[in-house]
Amino acid sequence: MTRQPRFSRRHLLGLAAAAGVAGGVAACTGLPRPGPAGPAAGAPFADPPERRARGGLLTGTLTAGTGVDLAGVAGAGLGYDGTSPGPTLRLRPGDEIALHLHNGLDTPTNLHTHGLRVPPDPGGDDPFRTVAPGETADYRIRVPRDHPAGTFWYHPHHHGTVADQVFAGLVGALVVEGGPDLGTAEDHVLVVTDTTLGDDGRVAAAGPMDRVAGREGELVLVNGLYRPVLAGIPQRSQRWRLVNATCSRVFDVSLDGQDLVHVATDGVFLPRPVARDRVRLAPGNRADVVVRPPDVPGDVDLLAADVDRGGMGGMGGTGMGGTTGTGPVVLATLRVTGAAAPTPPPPAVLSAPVVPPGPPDRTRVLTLTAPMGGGGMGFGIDGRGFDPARDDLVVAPGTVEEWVVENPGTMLHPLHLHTWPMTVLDAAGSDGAVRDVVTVPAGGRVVLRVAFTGATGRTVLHCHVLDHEDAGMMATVRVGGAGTP
Ligand SMILES: [Cu+2]
Repeated sequence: MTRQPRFSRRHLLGLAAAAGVAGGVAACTGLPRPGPAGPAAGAPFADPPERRARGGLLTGTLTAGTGVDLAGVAGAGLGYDGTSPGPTLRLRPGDEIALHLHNGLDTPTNLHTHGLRVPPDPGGDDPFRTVAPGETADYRIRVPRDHPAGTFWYHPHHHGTVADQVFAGLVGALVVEGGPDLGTAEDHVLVVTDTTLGDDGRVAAAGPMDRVAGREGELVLVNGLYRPVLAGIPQRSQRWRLVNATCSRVFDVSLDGQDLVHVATDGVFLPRPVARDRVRLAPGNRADVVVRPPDVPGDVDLLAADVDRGGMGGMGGTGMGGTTGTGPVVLATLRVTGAAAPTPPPPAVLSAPVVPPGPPDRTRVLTLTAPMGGGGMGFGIDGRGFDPARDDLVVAPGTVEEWVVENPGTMLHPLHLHTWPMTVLDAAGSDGAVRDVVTVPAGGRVVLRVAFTGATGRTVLHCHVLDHEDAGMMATVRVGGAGTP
């Protein structure tokens, strides 16, 4: 599996000192600013703090607040409990989240447990809820006993403020523990966010064009750090839980010169480990990979190469960040030192093969609607902008639906459905994985199957380019309740 490096290895010590912060930031309208308000590269990698369920309960207050450090800049952004990302919530299948969400922001918020197969009940994973500034709201979310063990995350989902809050750092990882023993000696969470800091050392506001294209930040961060350095020992493997918590960015993650061993997507184990030279992550997606540091001590960069998301015909530039697919940027550096300490490889079989649910009880065509460059349309689904009071999709509990999702526009859109996982039938690049975010290419379509089992209730599906969601590319889905077929 050892191959020649595709890029030369970097030595970040010199790079950080010589280049300050200017290197490696691509596709931006301005470079990160040096000086007192500038980001600091090369800090030691650190996992986010953790909050762990005790006796089956994960309880206490979770505070969304301002004045949180980002990229080494004091007080630049938003976070939970004073950090960005917030604490990693760790629990096991069957446990219950009983958190009090305190809104210390000056805008409304709420809490979404992305990817958890939990009912969208009021008081639970309810995307329609408003937690006003200053208010504290009780959440109770029970994770089913048969829930997959894997990597999930949480973030605000209050329609209209989601992109601003996530772009400022208001995200956190959520780990459901368990699953096969991967033979790894270390287990790390790598939450990837992006942001842009203004001259005042605070997160920059998005302009109108950023909101159309989907904002991308000048700085791509891992656990709130700009290009952190992660320690490794030769042949001593590590599990990395990668979370794409950016607002808009689609990127291919690679480890300079060696394969990543991909073991899980969106919190679900693949049937077997797959060595890949890159793993693609749209906003909201997660990938769990096993990394085996090489025999030779040195630095190995973890890279993210932007995927071109397309743009608006005839509307020129894309504003903040752009979507031009330049890069790659350095996410982090693995610094390998010491004598080899080999660990065993992951098991050959991780889970049962994925069998799409079916046959479908019902087939629907959904059309992602976006501005088409001069046309009068806004963002929506099936030509309608989001209306929380309207039932868009009404589904009979326990049935299987097949969705043909059409994207006639010029930008790709990553589609996220809450609560119920999707299986992709025919998309190019599909690895047979179950996903909770599926990328629908510009001018293309995907075919999905969804089994509406395990939970009932009313929730949403939406584009996970969060500016598009805030602009109305979201629809309601009601499973069960009055009038259900
Ligand atoms: Cu979109």
